[in-house]
Order: sequence, then C-alpha cells, then structure tokens
Amino acid sequence: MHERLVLHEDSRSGNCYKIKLTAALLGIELKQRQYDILKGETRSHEFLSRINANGRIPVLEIGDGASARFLPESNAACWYLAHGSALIPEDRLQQAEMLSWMFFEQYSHEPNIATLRFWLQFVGRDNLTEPQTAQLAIKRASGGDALAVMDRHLADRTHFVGSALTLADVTLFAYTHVAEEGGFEIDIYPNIQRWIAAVVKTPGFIPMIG
Ligand SMILES: N[C@@H](CCC(=O)N[C@@H](CS)C(=O)NCC(=O)O)C(=O)O
Repeated sequence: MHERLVLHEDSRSGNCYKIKLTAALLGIELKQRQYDILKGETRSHEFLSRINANGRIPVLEIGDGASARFLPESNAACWYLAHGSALIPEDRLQQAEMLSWMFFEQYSHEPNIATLRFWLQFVGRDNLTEPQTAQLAIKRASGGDALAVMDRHLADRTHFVGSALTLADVTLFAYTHVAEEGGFEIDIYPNIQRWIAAVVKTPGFIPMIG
C-alpha cells in the first residue's frame, strides 16, 4: 500500500486498536493523529466538517492534501486495509461468514462490552448520567449473551471462520480481550480464553496501548 494513511484516533479505543492491529499484521504503515474523546475533541466544528460528520473516531484518512478521503467505521477501515490479503478469505461463503461476525461485533458485542468498558473504566461509575446508569444491567446481560455465543462457537474451532485468522477474529478480539475492564468475567469462557491466547501469538501481533 503506497498511499499515505493517517488514523484519527484515541488510543484508549478498541475500535481504533482493530485498525492498528490489522495494519500491524499486514506490515502496513499508519500515521496517527490523537484526539481526547472525553474532552469532546471529535465534536469540534473542524472535525465534524472535514473528518467525520458523525463526530466519532476512528477515521482512516487515505491519501494526501486536497484529494485525501476520510473513512469512518472501524470495520470498514479494517476491510480497506486487508483487501486482497489472507485476513479476508477468498471463498465467498467464508467471506460472508466473516462479515456476519463483524456485524455481530457491531450490533451485539461492541455496544454492550465496549460501552460498559468506556463508562466504567474511563467516565467512572459515579459520573454516569441517570439514563446511562439505567442501562448498566441490560448492557451487562446483553454483553454476557454475546460472549456466550462466541464461546459456544469456538468450542470446536481455533478461529471464527475457517482455520486461520480473519478480520472476524481481529475485530472481535479488540474489545473481548479487555472485557474485564467493563466488568465482564472472562474466566467463565474457556474457549474464548484459548482463542485470545492464540491471537496474541499471531506473527505481527501488537498489544493495545491506552
Ligand atoms: N461504529 C463505530 C463506533 C465509533 C465510536 O463509537 N467511537 C467512539 C470511541 S470508540 C467515539 O468516537 N466517541 C466519542 C464521541 O462519540 O464523541 C466504529 O466501529 O468505528
């Protein structure tokens, strides 16, 4: 990949980590531009008008100067980087299965597990609003359901799709391996634990820092 790539990110975010992990596994160079989401830095007029009208990181900036393009949504950025690599299976059905897990990640996993981690680890239990506090129990139950689905799927498999690492593993790994920071017990999911240990050993793996 020869174009200039800049990841607009907050290094505490697992959604940003997915993209950095994908790039590292593929040996792709990514520059980084940091924002503090707790200070609302992705809600500035400049960010909203130029980088992402949705006011969120990660955003992958592709290319240079006036022709630069901005790609929001972590899983789309992972897809862009991994296009044509072994992280996306060639088989059509396996590709669709991979996407199925990536949509699961965005609908059933991240909104529960990442949100609880953000609220409890970074915002702080005592600083939550009333509506946030009211959602704690349902998010805990739904996040637990998502982890149970993953654990059952991994009972007789090493990876989510086929027998090698794909973007399904990379994207699900990001918030699963730090789920304890959101108050989830990982000890009760032996297959997830085995899978985490295997992902960490993948050549090119980088840890999440933040
Ligand atoms: N579906 C999006 C979620 C992006 C997202 O929720 N970003 C959070 C950090 S992980 C954010 O920017 N929050 C700051 C804000 O909403 O102001 C993705 O996967 O990239």
